[in-house]
Amino acid sequence: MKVGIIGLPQSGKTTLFRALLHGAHEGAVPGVAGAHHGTIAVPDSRFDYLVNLYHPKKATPATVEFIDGAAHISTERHKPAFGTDFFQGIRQVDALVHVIDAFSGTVDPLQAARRVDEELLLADLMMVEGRIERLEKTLRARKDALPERAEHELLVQVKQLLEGETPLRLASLTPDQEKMLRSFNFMTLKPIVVVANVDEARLQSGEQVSELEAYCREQGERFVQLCAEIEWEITQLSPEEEPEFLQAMGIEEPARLRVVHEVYDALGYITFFTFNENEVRAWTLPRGSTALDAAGRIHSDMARGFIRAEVLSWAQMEQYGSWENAKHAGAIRLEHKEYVVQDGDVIFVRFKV
Ligand SMILES: Nc1nc2c(ncn2[C@@H]2O[C@H](COP(=O)(O)OP(=O)(O)OP(=O)(O)O)[C@@H](O)[C@H]2O)c(=O)[nH]1
Ligand SMILES: [Mg+2]
Repeated sequence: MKVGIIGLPQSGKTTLFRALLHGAHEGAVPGVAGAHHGTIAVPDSRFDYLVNLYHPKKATPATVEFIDGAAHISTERHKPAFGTDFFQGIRQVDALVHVIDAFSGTVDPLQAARRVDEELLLADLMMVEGRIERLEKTLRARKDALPERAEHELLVQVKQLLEGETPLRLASLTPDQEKMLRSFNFMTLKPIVVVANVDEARLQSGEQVSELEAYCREQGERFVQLCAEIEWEITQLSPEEEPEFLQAMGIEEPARLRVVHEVYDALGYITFFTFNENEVRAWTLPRGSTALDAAGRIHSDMARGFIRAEVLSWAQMEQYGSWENAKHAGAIRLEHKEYVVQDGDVIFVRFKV
């Protein structure tokens, strides 16, 4: 899963990026000037439980890749702030984290949010207009081009929404429509987590940037309030120092974890687990995926030769303590291809090649 960090200049993007990485390696993004990326393990206590239980040779958590600096806003006087290539580096991401300066007092957070959202709308609008134009050319030449006609019809609706300043994530699209739009990588269709980057005083008083939060909810955006600098400082602490510092700051859990969870949740992703003596592994799937999809994630052979999936729900894993105990109790289910995987399922695929 890829997440692009965006926001106006000097809003704290890189500070948050470094906090999110928590010391993980960062590297340059090939082909995108000034962009950096890094990958972290998704914190998950269920995964930790399985690793402690089975002591596998290898533990492979679910991961998130963050990309910083790919959407560069120019501050040069004679250049447009948002160039035409503004979104190129983050077209392919699954979700956006939008960092807003709510610490310096020099920026109106609500206005900053609107400004960037407007650009996202415009980027999509330009995309739609270009495609509509090309489709109309085709349709003039060939009136019987049915798929093109259907696409044209949908894009005209999409254009109307965008012109009315409705982000596409608020449009109630059918699964078919969503599929048709997927290849466009529309920016306003991507889930967004807005991060209000507040100063230390605001963090400690707990006072909310409530106007901004209300706006975000209206736009179908997630909202997290944190202080990027403090989040970064937390990552510099030893494991012994961390709880003490969090308590002193009145922070329950580091907000970088909340950002990750919000992204996961906004994407509608679920996690399932597999294990054997070699490896415990967490896998990510879109909600609604089937046992066959899960098998395909693990290995294409497993999907091809799928027989049944042995499934243990996480609630039952907790109840019985281990797969083996659950097996003795007859709690392991045999599921068909069409079974809809639930968050936390532990799965063992039976297949033949
Ligand atoms: N007081 C305070 N300063 C912050 C906070 N977050 C970032 N800063 C400061 O703001 C400045 C910009 O931070 P960066 O993280 O580099 O911001 P950026 O969005 O990556 O900036 P560009 O990449 O240049 O657009 C730095 O001097 C940071 O120390 C914060 O939470 N509180
Ligand atoms: Mg930066």
